[in-house]
Amino acid sequence: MGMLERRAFLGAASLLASSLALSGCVGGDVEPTKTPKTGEDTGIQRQPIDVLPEGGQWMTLSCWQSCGGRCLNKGYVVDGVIVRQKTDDTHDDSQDYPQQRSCPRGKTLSSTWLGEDRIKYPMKRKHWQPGGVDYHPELRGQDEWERISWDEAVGYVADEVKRVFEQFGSRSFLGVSWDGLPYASYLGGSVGIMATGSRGSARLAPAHLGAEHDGCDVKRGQANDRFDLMYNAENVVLYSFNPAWNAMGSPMWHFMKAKENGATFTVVGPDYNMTASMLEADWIPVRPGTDTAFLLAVAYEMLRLDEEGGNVVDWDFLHKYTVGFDAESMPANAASAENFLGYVKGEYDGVPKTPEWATKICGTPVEAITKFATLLSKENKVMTFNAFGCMRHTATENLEQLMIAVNSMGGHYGKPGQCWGGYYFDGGSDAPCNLILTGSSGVDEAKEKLGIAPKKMLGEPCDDVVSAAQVWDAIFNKKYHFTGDIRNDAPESACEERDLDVRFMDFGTWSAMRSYPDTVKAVRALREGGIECVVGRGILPKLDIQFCDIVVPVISDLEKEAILETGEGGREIVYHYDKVCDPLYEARTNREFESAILTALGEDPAGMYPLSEEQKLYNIMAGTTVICDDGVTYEPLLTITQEDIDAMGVEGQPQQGRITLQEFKEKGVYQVERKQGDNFGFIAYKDFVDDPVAHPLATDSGKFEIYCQYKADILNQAKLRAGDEWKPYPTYVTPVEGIETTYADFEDQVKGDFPYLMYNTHYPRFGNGVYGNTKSLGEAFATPVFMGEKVAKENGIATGDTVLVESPHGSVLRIACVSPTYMDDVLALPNGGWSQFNEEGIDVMGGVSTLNGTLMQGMGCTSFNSNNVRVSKYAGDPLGSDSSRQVVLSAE
Ligand SMILES: Nc1nc2c(c(=O)[nH]1)N[C@H]1C(S)=C(S)[C@@H](COP(=O)(O)OP(=O)(O)OC[C@H]3O[C@@H](n4cnc5c(=O)[nH]c(N)nc54)[C@H](O)[C@@H]3O)O[C@H]1N2
Ligand SMILES: Nc1nc2c(c(=O)[nH]1)N[C@H]1C(S)=C(S)[C@@H](COP(=O)(O)OP(=O)(O)OC[C@H]3O[C@@H](n4cnc5c(=O)[nH]c(N)nc54)[C@H](O)[C@@H]3O)O[C@H]1N2
Ligand SMILES: [Mo]
Repeated sequence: MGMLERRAFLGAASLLASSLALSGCVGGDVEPTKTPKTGEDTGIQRQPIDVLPEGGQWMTLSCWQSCGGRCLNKGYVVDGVIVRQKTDDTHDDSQDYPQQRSCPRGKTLSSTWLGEDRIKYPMKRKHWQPGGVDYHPELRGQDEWERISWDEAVGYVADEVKRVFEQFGSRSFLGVSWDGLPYASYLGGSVGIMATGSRGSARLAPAHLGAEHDGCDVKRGQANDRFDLMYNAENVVLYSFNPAWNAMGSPMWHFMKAKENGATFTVVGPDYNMTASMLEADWIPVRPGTDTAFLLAVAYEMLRLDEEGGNVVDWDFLHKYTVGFDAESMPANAASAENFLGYVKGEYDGVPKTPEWATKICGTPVEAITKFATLLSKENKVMTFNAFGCMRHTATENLEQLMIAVNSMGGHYGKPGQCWGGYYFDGGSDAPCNLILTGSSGVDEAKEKLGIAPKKMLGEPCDDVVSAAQVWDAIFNKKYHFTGDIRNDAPESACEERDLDVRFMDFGTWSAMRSYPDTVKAVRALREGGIECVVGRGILPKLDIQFCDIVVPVISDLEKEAILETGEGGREIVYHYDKVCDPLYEARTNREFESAILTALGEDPAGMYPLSEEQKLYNIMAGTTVICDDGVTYEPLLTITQEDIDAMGVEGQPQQGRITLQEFKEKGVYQVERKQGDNFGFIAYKDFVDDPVAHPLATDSGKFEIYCQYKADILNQAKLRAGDEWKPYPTYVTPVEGIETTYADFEDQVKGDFPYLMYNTHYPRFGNGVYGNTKSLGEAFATPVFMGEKVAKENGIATGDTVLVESPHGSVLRIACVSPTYMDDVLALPNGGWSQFNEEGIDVMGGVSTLNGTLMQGMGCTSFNSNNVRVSKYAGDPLGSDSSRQVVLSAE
């Protein structure tokens, strides 16, 4: 593919346009303004784009906001202001050694992070008073703000922390954060949250199933290297997978290359998505949340076809590399003689899992199920990639294991052009063996050396952890169902109903009101749940911040120097990010905030932060290694001189590496140059398949566990929903909300009050919640609700109509986009809008979690894609542009 073609498809705007043009959904939600020519009288002084103002320099902008793109984004900065942007021009672009080009969202970094909607100074909610008596929670989200000083803010928080810890203990302290709340655990612990997040039910016991290998994270390392895709793929399955929208940068280009080299594509899911359209894929339609039924029928058909003609099921693979498929291959620890084969044939429940059985649930035509089973035959070379939209559902806890079972039936593991793996984003391939490994920050060692223990514990540590699926309900009802963090380990305490009495809440860095299900319940929990103090650190006025009592302004990533660490990016790249400007307004770092709280409480923050930020950064950079040509050994990446060390003001030894620190900083990137036949490729599970004895999996049996006693035990003891029975092998479990509940009578197929299924699509206008307040993106991209033609027809809806979408849990307004690319009875709502509720309680910004319920089942997987909805033409005023509803919080 030539340069021009690559450019054409890399523009997300053009991606959007290409498949939705037919349905008339193209363009933003406001009239595009005419671009003024230089010299035209617009009142704005513009300079020709190719002339750079004097006195500036190109800097590398941190661009990793919640999308997986990890692209190189450069800003021309004059006096701390980004006046131009460009992307990767550090080397010539080629398929093997691609530039890391950024997308339209990346082009808004300046207005997103350094714009007028920044939180500028600490604020207190006017009617909140400390002490837990006069705090008027009912006014959260609608009160006025008072500007306060940093000292006042820290004082309020420290006093409230102390009061709550002393009066109620650590069980009354709820911390919401990616990485826990350092100060809370330092002071004696807090109630934690267990979120299944991106990967949904695939988070369940991956090591026990065999879904983790080679020290890889869940599913990472199950997919082969991008070179294998480009040059060896024959049949590629895109399973719940849409990199054209969800993986900016190069990943789509590699799929296009595979197509050029003759691969054919099949997409499995509820819509014929953008990726499918670009790759001219075959479509196997499957309703949201029904993949377990679909794949059980696929297994049934593979067995039938094998019995009829042979050569479909790879029995040798099943018996050598898996346990629990049939009576011949039961694991030693099996508590029953039941196995997967018997279940599929209906021997235990009298229901053979035929295509006719499945189609009622998954909506896939019987012939399409047979077609997919034929494709997976051991005779074919098949490479399947899946993302996790199909697993962000309730009752999908058997899906990961079922994918392993079905792919093992075809023997598609450990060979070129064959795999079934996840998460093909993050800069291309996603194997665990990163070609660049960043060093350790040295914080843990320093803590140990320093030996400063907390002087006093304010509370007894607790083992409470609430799943994100139930957190708002738990606060509101003051009780929850304890399961521990069952993602990886069985809890030490019994799973049980527990009381919960949250008095203090710190929103940390997550955006919980948006990214956990049930925003409507979140609002009620914060207003009626008895929380006496809610604290937030805000860059932007996201929903959580709007519901706080005390807000402090924190810096964005553009206001600090940093490096992209291993695990945060792709395997071929490492970035150095510049500090573009000093902290804006009164913004400080999270570290400064937490240190100030500890100091106010009489603790020494050095115990928590033993190293300076500069020293940490230096340690990470100095310890960074890069792979050598042999593909095995690693050598230091950076040459660092004594002058460099002195300039950073850190302790260290000069060292010799591949490039100088100065070059790394100037370019902002180091990328391993790849070419065909290099030693950096990766075939997932190859060592295991080559020699299963020498390289067993981390499971109890050392093999893939199609019968996994651990999985069944852990789900059955969690008992989140009475009546569910979890078997050691994958079975169909009816979801608490899913296709069945769209019917008043499922048996007789009589539709109910909420007759449609809706899922949330990750979408080019957003990177989760990050760009929700960015005006220019709101203008460039419409954020409609997508729906199939049948839904539109049944409700008299046309593209462009303002529609009301209601679920049993909440309602939103959106503009409809009707498209034949969605299955009958299916709607999709883009994920990322910041909820805003009007007087009627309708969310006019279309926040996804407004329609999610508190649904508890299985491991407590969040129910993002399990919405039952109805839709109607809205009788009120048309919705108008989202960008007219930008939020700015101020005390003035
Ligand atoms: N532009 C952009 N890119 C992003 C993000 C973003 O917000 N914006 N977010 C990033 C993050 S954090 C993540 S986790 C990933 C998410 O990446 P994905 O999980 O891939 O994203 P989704 O859009 O949720 O789902 C992808 C496709 O799965 C299909 N699908 C949905 N539900 C089901 C189902 O039940 N069964 C089947 N078989 N198919 C289904 C649909 O065709 C959908 O288009 O994207 C990352 N990239
Ligand atoms: N209903 C529904 N819910 C979903 C999903 C869905 O599809 N539907 N998708 C789920 C998925 S896949 C994911 S990954 C999660 C993502 O959920 P979250 O991780 O909560 O993502 P964001 O909403 O983007 O919120 C991150 C916030 O952190 C802030 N932030 C970023 N960097 C920093 C920093 O350095 N310091 C501080 N203080 N703040 C920072 C940003 O301003 C932003 O407001 O959402 C999940 N929630
Ligand atoms: Mo995610």
